[in-house]
Amino acid sequence: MNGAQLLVAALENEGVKRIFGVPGEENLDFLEALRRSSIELVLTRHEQAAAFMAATHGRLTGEAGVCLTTLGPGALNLTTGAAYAQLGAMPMVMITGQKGVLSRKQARFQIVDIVSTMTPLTKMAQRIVGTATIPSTVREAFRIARQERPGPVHLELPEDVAAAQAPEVALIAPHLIAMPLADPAALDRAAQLISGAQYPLVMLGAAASRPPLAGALSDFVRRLQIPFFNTQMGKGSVAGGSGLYMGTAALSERDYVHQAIDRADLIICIGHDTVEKPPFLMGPTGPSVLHVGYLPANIEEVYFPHAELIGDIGPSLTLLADRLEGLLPRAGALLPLREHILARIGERADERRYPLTPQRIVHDVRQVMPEDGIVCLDNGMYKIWFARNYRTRIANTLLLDNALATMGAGLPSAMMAAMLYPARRVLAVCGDGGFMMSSQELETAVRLGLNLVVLVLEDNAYGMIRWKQAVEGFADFGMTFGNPDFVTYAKAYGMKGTRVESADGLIPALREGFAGGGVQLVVVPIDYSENLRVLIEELGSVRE
Ligand SMILES: Cc1ncc(C[n+]2csc(CCOP(=O)(O)OP(=O)(O)O)c2C)c(N)n1
Ligand SMILES: [Mg+2]
Repeated sequence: MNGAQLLVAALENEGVKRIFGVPGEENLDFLEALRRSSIELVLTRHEQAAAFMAATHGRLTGEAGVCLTTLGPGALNLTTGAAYAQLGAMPMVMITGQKGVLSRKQARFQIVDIVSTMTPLTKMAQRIVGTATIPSTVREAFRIARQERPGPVHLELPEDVAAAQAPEVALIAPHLIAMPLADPAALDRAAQLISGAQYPLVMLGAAASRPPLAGALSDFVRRLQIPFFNTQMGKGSVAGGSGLYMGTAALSERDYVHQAIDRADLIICIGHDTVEKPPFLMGPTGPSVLHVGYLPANIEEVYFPHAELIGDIGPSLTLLADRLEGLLPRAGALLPLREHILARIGERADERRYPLTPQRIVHDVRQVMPEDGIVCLDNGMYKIWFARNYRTRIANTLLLDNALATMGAGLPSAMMAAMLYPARRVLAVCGDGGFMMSSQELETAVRLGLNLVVLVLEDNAYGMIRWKQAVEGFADFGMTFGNPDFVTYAKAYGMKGTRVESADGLIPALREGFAGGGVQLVVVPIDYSENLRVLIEELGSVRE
């Protein structure tokens, strides 16, 4: 057995089923070991997409996704994916090759210090310097990637270590680790705070979307009957139509949902992660904030909770509900605002304008997606509209990145979702800018035989930045571009492409796309004049 074979055996020991990536010559021993293993190699057309897919595997399953690249240029292409997983708290293990460490037959050719490059982008970045430590290093890497707060880990395997004879070293079996629960005294204090609130409100943040949490969170909300809103990445974490949903905070202030936030005297922030664009801004006055988290809150200018309940979130919330159920006469005090807030958000959703308004697109997508269908967003202006307007009833059915907020991740994340859940409808929603940053992966999606519809929103511009430019009073400059004919482009990949030609054309195009199976592209022109009208003119005056 050589080092590469031992590494692959250690990955199998961690339950790894697939590795995403683009190997290079320094990975050839590893590749050969992979060929003889139970692990599938999923080749992508760019390393960045491999990292986005591996990270999304971690996000959706809680188990680290794994990606593989060569040294130097290939490894550097992982950096955005590493940051995506680091900011988004997604467990991922990245394996990169390197020239031999004991001799330098190619001098410095292609050598970049990747461990140093990855250090600020990961929870751990380490070179494997000998075969004997491979089992313990791999076990440690997966433990760290998975453990709260989850994130990426980088392991570098030099080619001479990969080829070196490995001693008989036993692998280390993974085992479940239960997290500690919140302390009883902290639970009592939290219960007291909530009992005393006149206008309590629950906020569900990014960590509320961790895969195993949905049941306990939904029970907590159902038992206490306190209305809730969510951050963009906390969307969908309460199951079912509870009647308590007050909206999603896609802006930091002045959106309709802030009418409830501004009235609240206590906000119970469950799983808030300050990597997200702030859902509301704390200041010298305003509501008390109780932070419920796996880990203590990060203190920021705009987030400094007054009390904290730290421990495994699900069971700790159950203990909290045990103390409070049926004892909160003021639980629903903010509920009367709900109807108005949701009605304002839902306005103009069936308008028949062409090009389509963002509201209409969100509305039509919701019509076509079943409750368990998964919508994966890239980053652009439409993300705000989907976050505000798209209603979710099942956890992780609207995947968006409000942490690194990188363009280019929408399609790969949808591909990962389609691989993990072949029986569910999966839709990637991308702007014409972001789509073209990873559109080469259409070939990967077609080759893998995925069922997936890709919706491209066409405004011939980096619309989000163009909007900000307008809002801040700058001249309209430099943000427009031309596009390929997306229907022909789809055909070139052997896929079907459809252009939406009328306001009522989106729903049938999406339905046909899903019915037809395989990978399909639908392109729809979008009218962003609503950005200014709603997000600035209307919401700018919402408080007056
Ligand atoms: C990799 C990357 N580059 C640049 C940005 C800055 N940025 C955010 S949104 C955006 C424009 C997105 O354009 P498009 O994908 O067409 O979506 P639109 O806003 O037009 O709907 C840009 C350039 C980013 N977030 N990520
Ligand atoms: Mg665009």
